[in-house]
Amino acid sequence: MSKLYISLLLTCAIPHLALCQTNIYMISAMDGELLMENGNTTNFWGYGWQTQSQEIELPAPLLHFEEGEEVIMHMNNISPEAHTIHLHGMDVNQANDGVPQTSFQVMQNQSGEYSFTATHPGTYLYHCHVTTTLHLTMGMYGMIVVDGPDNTFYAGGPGFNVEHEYLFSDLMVEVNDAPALAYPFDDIYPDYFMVNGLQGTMITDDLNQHLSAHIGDSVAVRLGSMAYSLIKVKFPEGSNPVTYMSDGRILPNALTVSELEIYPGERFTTVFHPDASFSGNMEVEYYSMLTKELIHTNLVPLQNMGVSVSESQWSELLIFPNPASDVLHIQAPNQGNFAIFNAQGKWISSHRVQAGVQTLSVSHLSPGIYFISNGEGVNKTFVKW
Ligand SMILES: [Cu+2]
Repeated sequence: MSKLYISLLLTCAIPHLALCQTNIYMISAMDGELLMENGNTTNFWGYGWQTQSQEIELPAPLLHFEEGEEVIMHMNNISPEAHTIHLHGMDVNQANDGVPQTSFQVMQNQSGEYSFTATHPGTYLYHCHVTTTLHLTMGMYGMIVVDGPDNTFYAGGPGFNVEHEYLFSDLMVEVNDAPALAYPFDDIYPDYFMVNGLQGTMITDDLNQHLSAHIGDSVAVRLGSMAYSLIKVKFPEGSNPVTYMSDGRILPNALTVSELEIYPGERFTTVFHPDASFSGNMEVEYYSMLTKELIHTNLVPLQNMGVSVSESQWSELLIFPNPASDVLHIQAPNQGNFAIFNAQGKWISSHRVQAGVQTLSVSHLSPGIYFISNGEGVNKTFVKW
């Protein structure tokens, strides 16, 4: 999904200034045709960019905004029914929240505008809130990312140099084949299970969906669920995941768990620190919300790209003294992120440095050989004694 990133800074060169405003133009429509893994197609409704082709996507386009950006989302509803955009989890006022009873609906063949400021960096969702169960299962949802400054999750927070987004969802083929008026939540029994709109071999065959990273990268992994199922994500071996945020807010204590349960509408923001054992798949399990039975598993393959050998601007990075006993001084030409690995390639810790000399305590490390990687091919070796 990260390859589908589309810059939305259409009218705003300096998004942190209150003067600028970003306008984005979208459509809602009900004429989507979803190709499924078995080669059949079913119907979907959704959102897309306002372009000549007027095509909708499942999931809807991934939206990136910058923290503090003022956004106006224009929605042109070219379908025969009313729709809204509910900005799920975002701090918008009631008038722009997209819940029909408390804000407004965009009627058929009309346009509407949602105005808001992206106040809090994090991972969010958007979806239609008209006859919600039906319009959700029909496919009217997407992910929103509010970026923190300089490739961090939030000011002063963890940084990353690679980013992947995964939106989990499902549908009941019988409903999408012949959508009727409305369903209670517990009348939907999903039987088609998706990661970024794809199931099974469609994911494993699509390199864009693979979780590709070098050893030493800091990989932002943004997870969100629009499924009717309970999702359980099992992180791959050697990924050393640290989960910093949930539902668009910073967790009081970062989680170092190897699996996460994601209920409908929830989001998590995690960093992987791939080490030499980074391999296999990220497993995505779908459980019935009613019986807690495991119904389906999708696999997101890893693309272990090894240790990058290209040189970068960090070639001027200096570390001293070497060998080190208590502290290591790091002289960096610019700010950035790096991680420490042991001789076996096992991730030890990640750090953010500013330009200039800074001191890092290494007294807790066992004697041995370590290397520092910035994820872009700079690997400096040091000895701890
Ligand atoms: Cu709708």
